[in-house]
Amino acid sequence: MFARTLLTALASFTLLLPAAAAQSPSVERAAIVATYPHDPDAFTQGLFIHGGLLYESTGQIGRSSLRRVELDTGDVQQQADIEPPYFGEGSVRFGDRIFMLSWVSETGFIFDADTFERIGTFSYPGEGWGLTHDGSRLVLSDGSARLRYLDPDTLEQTGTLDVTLNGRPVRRLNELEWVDGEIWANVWQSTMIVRIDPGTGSVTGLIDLEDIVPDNLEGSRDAVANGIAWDAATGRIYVTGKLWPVLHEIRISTEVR
Ligand SMILES: [Ca+2]
Repeated sequence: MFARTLLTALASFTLLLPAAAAQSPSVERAAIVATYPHDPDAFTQGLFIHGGLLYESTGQIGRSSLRRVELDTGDVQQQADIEPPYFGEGSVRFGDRIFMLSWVSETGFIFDADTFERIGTFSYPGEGWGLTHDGSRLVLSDGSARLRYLDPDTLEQTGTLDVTLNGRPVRRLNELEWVDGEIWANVWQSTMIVRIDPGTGSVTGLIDLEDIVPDNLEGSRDAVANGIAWDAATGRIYVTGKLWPVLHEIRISTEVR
């Protein structure tokens, strides 16, 4: 639906402004390299890799949690539950701490990355959706087209990044991942990942996950693609979705547009 809107915007831009077409971002497809089990009850809101292990944060009130997961088996090795009324959202590890957002409670949680002990909270205005970091700052999405930068020590906002595709704002930016110098973001209610240049906020490429959405979940309003994890040590990229029974390692394949 929204994917179509994005594509339509892209296509019409290309038709109307052929001179700029060469600079329009390409749309690529994701091909599956490997498939692993994923808890089909996990309403995935955050995903990242550290030390070869997968970390995931999940949403829904009363079912929200932070988990450390064995990639091959999908087994949850460690879990910290988030109590009502919080609705868990994105998460990221920075140093020896894990930060996790909640949706509308304007509250974030800080965990000891090893013990999963909750060692603090922080507050931020508005909604919390996705979280990643660029090596020195946390990057937060809130469902708008504007990403926020937070200082990982003070949790104060230190800047913003407006994300655009062909000059137009890209709203509904959701789960985030720093991938080799780019910020990747799921776009809520679409199968698209946008690749964002952190220097300009421009979308420089799109990856369509349509081919790898589990068959029985296609068209689901809840079970959307959400979750990108880049293993900097291996260069591997993993994606999953809310309530998906699988997690895929992917590679970016042929350009389709
Ligand atoms: Ca991520």
